[in-house]
Amino acid sequence: MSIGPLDDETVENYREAGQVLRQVLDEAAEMVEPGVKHLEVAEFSEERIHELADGCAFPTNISVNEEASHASPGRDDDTEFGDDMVCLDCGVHVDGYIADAAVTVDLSGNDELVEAAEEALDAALDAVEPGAETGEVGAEIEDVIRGYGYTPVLNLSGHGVAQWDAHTGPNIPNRGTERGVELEVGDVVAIEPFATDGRGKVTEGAKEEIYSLENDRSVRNRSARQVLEQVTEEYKTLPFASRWIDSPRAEMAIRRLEQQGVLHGYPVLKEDDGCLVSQAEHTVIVTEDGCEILTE
Ligand SMILES: [Co+2]
Repeated sequence: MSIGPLDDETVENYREAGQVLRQVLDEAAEMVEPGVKHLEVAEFSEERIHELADGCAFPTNISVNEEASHASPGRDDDTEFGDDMVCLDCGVHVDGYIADAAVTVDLSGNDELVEAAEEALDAALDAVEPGAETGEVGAEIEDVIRGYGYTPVLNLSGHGVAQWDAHTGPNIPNRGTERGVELEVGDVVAIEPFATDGRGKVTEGAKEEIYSLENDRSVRNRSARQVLEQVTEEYKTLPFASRWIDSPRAEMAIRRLEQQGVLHGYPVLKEDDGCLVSQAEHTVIVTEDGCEILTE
């Protein structure tokens, strides 16, 4: 059945992406244990997504402890899980239509921080309906997290998704705000509260493993050109990991393309005070009487 401006086929694609994502995220979460490599979980989840759907909407993000987002293992990364707070954030696409969801696996003994993000997500989902303002949804998130004595990460927010676009409007803040827009039937949004025991601000770290095409223009360097070909063919405008590029000189070529403004890099985002961050996320379609959770 069509929903607002979305036709049947589009809705079905979103639903399929959501179901695959739920399954893969659950399987990946089961693997997270001390001594297991980040890379093993990232590669497992990405391969499963390729088996079950059209592809990844972005590389599996594995953000631990003070990392909030955009962390993904590098090509030969042998980092293992310890007693960490682990946020797993995966994306699936079916014909470019995207589902985005995250869970936190806590190996650090701070379950309440995880609960705070999960309960905030539930409260936000209850508030989603046509005409609801994004700032009101944010207020629900903020209330729940502060009720636990924690702080939402204030400079990260949920976002709309669209075909081949993992990050578009409307923005769903993780705090109450007067500025906002009204949600409409057919909006597809990823809502993602982050909770922290720090002050609630993230900044960019030095590490960078995730990129996307910013500006498709011709480049002269041969290895850079090969990288660009793979990106435009396989990932289009969706984010990709440097380890996905099959070229012996991938890292150098990527750096060159980033300097030229052809690629955009996403540095790892870390909580300013080095405090723990938890995350919960679902993608939903706004319907006449509330929302349909695609990733449940
Ligand atoms: Co996500």
